[in-house]
Amino acid sequence: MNVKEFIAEAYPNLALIKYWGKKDEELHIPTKSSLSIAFRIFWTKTVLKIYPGEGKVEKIAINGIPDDLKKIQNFFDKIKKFYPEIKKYNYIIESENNFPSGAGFASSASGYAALAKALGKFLNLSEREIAIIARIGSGSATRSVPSGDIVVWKRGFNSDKELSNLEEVSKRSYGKTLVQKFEGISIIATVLSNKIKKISSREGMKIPVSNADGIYNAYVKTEEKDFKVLEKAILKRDLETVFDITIKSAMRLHGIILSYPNNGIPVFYLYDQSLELAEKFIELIRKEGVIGAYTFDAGPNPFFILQTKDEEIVTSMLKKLNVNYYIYRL
Ligand code: 2P0
Repeated sequence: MNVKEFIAEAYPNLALIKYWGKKDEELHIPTKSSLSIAFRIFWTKTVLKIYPGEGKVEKIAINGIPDDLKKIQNFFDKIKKFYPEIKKYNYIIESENNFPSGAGFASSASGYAALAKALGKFLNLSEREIAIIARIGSGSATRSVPSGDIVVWKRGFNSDKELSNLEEVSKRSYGKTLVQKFEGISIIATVLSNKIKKISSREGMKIPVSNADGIYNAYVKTEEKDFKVLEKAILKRDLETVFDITIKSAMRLHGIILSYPNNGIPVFYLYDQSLELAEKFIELIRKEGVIGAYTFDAGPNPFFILQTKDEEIVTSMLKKLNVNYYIYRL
């Protein structure tokens, strides 16, 4: 059998302005722009094996364990429409993650980004096309394709224009590097809880969108404004503004999540401990006269972002509190 192999790797990313909601469920076109910082201590490496066939994924394994074949076949079926070449082969996907199990880190962004990059090698695609493919796998994977430290994923259409040409809009909504190197910054990822979340991000973000009223619309509008301010602040390396907007975007995300119960049932990802630790962090850095931000994803673990020179102030507190953490230095 004539088997060809394409190998690629990708890393997770941490959003400073969050993605929460889709304008289009099929192609994962976001309702708002988002911006992330690279988080390269964890990685996914993917080997894509191809041989003549009819567009079928025959096997997928992550760290040697078979994964959801139906989900990945669905992804291949979606991208076939854009790249018919895919129909001529069958596929075996072998992925490896170095993520600590149970530490609450999502591997879907790096997973789909690595797979999209491997497909990009096979199909000879540009970074932009690869980011579009990754996005069709998982929205946040868009931001794990470009190589830069700071990546933006624009929503790809103006708020005053309706979605008229899906393909055009889809192609305009891709991730790109804003800043290649953003040195001197540390990200501390804490591990407070490794409980599996009750509701996935994919399901969770459908709730405000399908019930969108004034609150969600105001959220999108406010965040879009702050996205522009954040872009400028990053380019000027105005860290005070960067940290201020990072905190606001994280808390707005969780405010929005709480604002839309799921058929009466509260939806939430944060625990008392999550907010208490964020509060302690702010009290500590204020006392020490340094600047920084906390953020949360769709989970209970706070991430702290600050200048590497100030890192120890926070790590000594975490040690005292017996909180485990991982550090990535940009
Ligand atoms: C983000 N999250 O910007 C936000 C903040 C979680 C909280 O992107 O349905 O797994 O695959 O597009 O990418 C997680 O959402 O959702 C996410 P899909 P995804 O990082």
